Amino acid sequence: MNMTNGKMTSADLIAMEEKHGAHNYHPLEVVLKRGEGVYVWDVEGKQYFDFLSAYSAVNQGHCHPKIIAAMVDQAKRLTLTSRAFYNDSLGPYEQFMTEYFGFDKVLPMNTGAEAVETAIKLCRKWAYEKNNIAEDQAKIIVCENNFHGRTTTIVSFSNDAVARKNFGPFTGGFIRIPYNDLAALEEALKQDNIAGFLVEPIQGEAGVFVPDEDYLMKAKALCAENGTLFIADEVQTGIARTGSLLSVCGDCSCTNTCQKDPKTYVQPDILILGKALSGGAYPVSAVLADNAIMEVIKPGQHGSTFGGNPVAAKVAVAALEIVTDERLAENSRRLGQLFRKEMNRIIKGTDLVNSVRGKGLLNAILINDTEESDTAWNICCALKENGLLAKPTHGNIIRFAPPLVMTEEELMECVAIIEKTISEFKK
Ligand code: IF1
Repeated sequence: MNMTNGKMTSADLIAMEEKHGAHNYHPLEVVLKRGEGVYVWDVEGKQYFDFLSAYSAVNQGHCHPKIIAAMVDQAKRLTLTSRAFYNDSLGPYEQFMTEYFGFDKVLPMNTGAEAVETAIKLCRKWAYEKNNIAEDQAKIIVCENNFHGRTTTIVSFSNDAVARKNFGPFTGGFIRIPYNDLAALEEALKQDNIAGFLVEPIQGEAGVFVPDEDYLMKAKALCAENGTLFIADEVQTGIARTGSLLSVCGDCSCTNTCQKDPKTYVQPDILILGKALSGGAYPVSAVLADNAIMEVIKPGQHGSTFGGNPVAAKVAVAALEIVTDERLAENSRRLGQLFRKEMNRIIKGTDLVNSVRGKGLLNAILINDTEESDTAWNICCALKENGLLAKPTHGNIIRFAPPLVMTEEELMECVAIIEKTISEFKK
């Protein structure tokens, strides 16, 4: 092990993970040691712009002082009671969350996948107990190329062969339709026993696919007409990432707090949150719904050891207060428009990039090469050398998602790095 002045090098640490860790990821070869705001530093001290934000978990910027202070303060006092007992953090957190997002109740969980699983169980139970669907017959409509997590049930309704291979047998009760296709949804809703429609307001992992302007509003209306629950997975698109508090808010005119502008807001029957709900400091997820749905869950029917723990409660309140106080949705919308304008300017001068798409500060560029090529990967390696960290989603698509606290000057520095990298890149 080569130790430079007694410290482990990036190479040492990569070798350590290779030897002792499961190989369930293929990270970019950078070993990070510190993060602050929009910056991260590697073990050798090199500084980078973080243009992935841990897949939209670090919307508030790395190690936001307000979040860290809330976490440390609570961690010194009481970290976990389980739900066997009450504690002095959960009630205030639940009141804060239900008022902040405008729902009657919240069911606190930890990871995004746990929250998606919770939403699936809630939808099914509501269908059997409130919507006269025969037990074990409920079906939930999902979209082609969805990404909702990696549990066995969730990959049961994925069409990603890599995510599914040799993980069967799979959970039944799901129907897959094309994304952004209202006719397909209308047709599927005609089937018997349809309990819910689970959808990402923007398909992140699939490659940042933004649906038609009226897709979500009309999809919700079709669900309402058919007594089917509209379930929005905002784990990646929520918490101001796409230029409004939630992606289902659309291009609202709300400033600061969500006013549920009826002209643009699509109220989910079940809302799923995660990732930036904690600003990336701690696993915090949540499922929100009104009483008519949430009341089907009775004591002992669902939960988790850490769900709604005191540290999670305090961290999430701090993380959401930052979204409001620092007007992150407005910043995301404004800088996203600037970013796409700059990317389109760069695209005009190169044949390496075909297009840019996205909403707010969730964007992606389409590289002019095949899905199977490693061009997107190699561009990300070159971006890394130039001080910006990003990673391809699928094959030839690179996702760009910086923390929402970024300033215009910092964004323009990142644009300059991307422009330099593209202009110098040799396939
Ligand atoms: C990894 C992808 C993104 C999500 C949506 C639920 C979850 C996710 C819309 C589950 C999680 C993460 C998983 C993470 C990488 C990242 C990801 F590349 F995997 F697909 F963002 F696009 N719903 N997405 O995006 O939340 O259980 O992970 O907390 O698995 O490496 P989780």
